Amino acid sequence: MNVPINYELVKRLSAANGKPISGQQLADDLNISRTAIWKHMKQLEDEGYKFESIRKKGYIMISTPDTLDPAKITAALETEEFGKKIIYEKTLTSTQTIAHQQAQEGAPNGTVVICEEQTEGRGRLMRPWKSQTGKGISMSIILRPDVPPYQAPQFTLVGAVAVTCAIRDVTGVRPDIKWPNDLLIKGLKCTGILTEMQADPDRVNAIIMGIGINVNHEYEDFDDEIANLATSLKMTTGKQIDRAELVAKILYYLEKLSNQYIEEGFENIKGLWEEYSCTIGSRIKATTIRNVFVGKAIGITNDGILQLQLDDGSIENIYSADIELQK
Ligand code: BTX
Repeated sequence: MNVPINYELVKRLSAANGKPISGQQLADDLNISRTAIWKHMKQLEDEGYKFESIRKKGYIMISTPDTLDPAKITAALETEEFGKKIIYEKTLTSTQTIAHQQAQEGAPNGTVVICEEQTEGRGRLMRPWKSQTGKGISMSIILRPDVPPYQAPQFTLVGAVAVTCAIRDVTGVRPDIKWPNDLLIKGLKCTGILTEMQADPDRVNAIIMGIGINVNHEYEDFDDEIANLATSLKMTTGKQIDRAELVAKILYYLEKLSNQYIEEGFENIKGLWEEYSCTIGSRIKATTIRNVFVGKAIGITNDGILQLQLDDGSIENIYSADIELQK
């Protein structure tokens, strides 16, 4: 895949860490003229990048825009495959919908669909997922593991562990995982993960993993419906978070952990999931489509199914439910 010149420029100038790189050096490295370099830098300036030009020494990158520009994400990537193709738009209906279309058209493993604003973001059971323009992360990743469909639900748990590790690395705060797909900080939701699949009866064609994160939201950015159940990384840390850096870190962990799951099985992921979970060991209320169960969550199975010990001592396997932690 040909990497656009703008991506290469941002990558080289951010790796230089404040040291100037000459126009000639950049032109030689990228095999284009100095005039072409200058034109690309102008384009980047229009997108919000700031450069300083030091006479006889070259260019320094002073600051980058607060966007999810693929050039910025790419400059921070540490992956083999994930994030090598990024589809980025300011506004999309839902990154899930676009990623489904892309998957059907053959987009490769690790393709990312990402935007600054979703107009029809959705969660499970078609519930709405709300986002604030330019403040959060709304992205869908296409995974193409060679696994049978029954192994697909575990990828939700792989995703939850990957996003937890990435948030911990970038912000220093480690969220708790609430089975199966929420990440909470002090009991408030900062992330939702929605895993969908395209499959033949015996093989998965694509897993579409949608990740929504409240990153730089302030309290006022949440409407009345979710204000008392949502939080953001900025509200927790008091710091503005670089969203592109966080995306790159999520892709790093997602690639690493999904490969680990495929090659070595679920055991290690299960261990990490249980370690980060606030569900296991807690008394919970699980509302399934047909029933309500109350009991102690004692673990997950190798298939990612939640096991609940009811008050009469019997064990109930929970495949899909809404969970409330009980006091
Ligand atoms: P969920 O069904 O577990 O959560 C949806 C519920 O969460 C809503 O009913 C509402 O109560 C609450 N909620 C809505 N928005 C927020 C928010 N910003 N913060 C906290 N709570 C909220 C969770 O589903 C899965 C969400 C996946 C979202 C991603 S974004 C990228 C991709 N594209 C897309 O359309 N969906 C996914």
